[in-house]
Amino acid sequence: MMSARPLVKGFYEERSGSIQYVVADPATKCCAIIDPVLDYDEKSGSVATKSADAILAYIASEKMKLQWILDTHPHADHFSAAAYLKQVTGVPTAIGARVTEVQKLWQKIYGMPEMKVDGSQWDRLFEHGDLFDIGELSCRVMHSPGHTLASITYVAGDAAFIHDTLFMPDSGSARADFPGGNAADLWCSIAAILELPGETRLFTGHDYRPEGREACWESTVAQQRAENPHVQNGDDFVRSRQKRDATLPFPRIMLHALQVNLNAGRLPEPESNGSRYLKIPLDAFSVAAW
Ligand SMILES: N[C@@H](CCC(=O)N[C@@H](CS)C(=O)NCC(=O)O)C(=O)O
Ligand SMILES: [Fe+2]
Repeated sequence: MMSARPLVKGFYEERSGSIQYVVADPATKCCAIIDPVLDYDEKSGSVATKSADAILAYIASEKMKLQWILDTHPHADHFSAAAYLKQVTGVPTAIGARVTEVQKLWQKIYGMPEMKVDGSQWDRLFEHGDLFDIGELSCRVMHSPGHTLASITYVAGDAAFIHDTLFMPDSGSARADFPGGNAADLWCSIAAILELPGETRLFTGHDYRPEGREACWESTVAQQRAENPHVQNGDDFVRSRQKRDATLPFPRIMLHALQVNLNAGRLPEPESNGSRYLKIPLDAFSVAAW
């Protein structure tokens, strides 16, 4: 039987090279947003909702009905707009259930005993194999750890939202060196994605536009198998991934972003002067650029 073919629209966020998605059931026009970005300028500490508002404007112009606000993992390079979108639309949010383990890791790093580490900030925590619907479109969750230990892939009809596992075939794979990351787990997650039917449309979480080419984000399982150098040899993957990761600085705003994203995209509460502040741990990691 042919899988359902959802409508998928990607929104590229230049600052972090992230792709945010709207996936819709063509029969009912019900849709979900995946990995929305809350704009953040770390130089001035400013937050804005331009990216998220553009997605809402698209949904309104297409007369779609939003049913889910989904994240694939707690992002290290941008703020999630999940909390903002929930506040504006009232629609439920969800993420992978193992986010609680990532919360526990970062609660220690941030020295924030008050941080809730039970995942209660989201409306639903997805386990491997969970099913849910977008209109009449049935979706399935695959646990895809490696980049983070909570990462999940959403499979909706013939489309899979594979976030930071594989990038476009010319860009290889995601890194696996964040706290809780693991290159061997990432290899298993990639192998499971490549077990999907060859014509499955794969939508990646980032595109860093190698050599300045146009941003793109859609490939297929068959194309990844044929063209992505990182999936050619499983034995080499873990070794070469670890070697490359050892050379990568942490994302510019990782320490800013995780305290927000592990609170489902909620900014810290304002202090007595009405201003919100982020907390940055000093000397928590030995990966400084010097
Ligand atoms: N330069 C970027 C790096 C972002 C980054 O590390 N991205 C992750 C995904 S969240 C990744 O897998 N990058 C692969 C790579 O840089 O090779 C930043 O500072 O934000
Ligand atoms: Fe990521």
